[in-house]
Amino acid sequence: MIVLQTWDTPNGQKPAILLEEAGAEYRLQGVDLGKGEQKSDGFLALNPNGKIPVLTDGNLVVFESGAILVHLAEKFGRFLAPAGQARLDALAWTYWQVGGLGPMMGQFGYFKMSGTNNEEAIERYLAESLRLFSVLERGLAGRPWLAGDDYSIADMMVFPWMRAAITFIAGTAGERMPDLSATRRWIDKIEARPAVRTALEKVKGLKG
Ligand SMILES: N[C@@H](CCC(=O)N[C@@H](CS)C(=O)NCC(=O)O)C(=O)O
Repeated sequence: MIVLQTWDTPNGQKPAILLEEAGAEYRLQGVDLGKGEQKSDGFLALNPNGKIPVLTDGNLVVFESGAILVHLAEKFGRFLAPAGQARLDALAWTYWQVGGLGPMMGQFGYFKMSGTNNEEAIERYLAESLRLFSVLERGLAGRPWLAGDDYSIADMMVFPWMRAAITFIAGTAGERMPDLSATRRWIDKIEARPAVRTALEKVKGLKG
């Protein structure tokens, strides 16, 4: 039995999207970040990093959303090419998201909401987020999906962050927002997928 421990955040939505796309049988278990449940002893035994998401699959345990999506893609034999350029591109965008887009947007959000008015930090993380948006726009130019012709784990990794970015960062960035026309078309295409809509609804439902 697959159990996904998660919460309604961009990182927490990714594995649910893959599970729904694959038509998998799984159980969702909410980890209330507001109550600090991700720091409980039971949760830390599964993920020493104390962050959602975590997936258990029988007696296997995997944390870090990128590792979870690779595990599920390989288990179901879908959404990650077995070899070649498409596989490398899917993995490269996956690492790009966990190492770049997520942390930069996360730090921007932290300083923007912290009330400390640290203008240098806000500008630093805003500028880097906007640069990464342009990188993504270039990556999507002339190709339907991030890894080429096929929808893959890379799209599932980046989509929840960009969906949030468009509304959250645009307010501060104003006219500095780069052209994101290919990105916006790609977001709309993913958002229209029934499995994605179901996954987002189910994860949202964890908050009650
Ligand atoms: N690189 C990790 C990031 C996970 C992460 O940052 N999770 C956040 C929610 S989006 C979290 O659990 N935050 C609570 C905390 O840091 O205590 C992944 O991709 O799984």
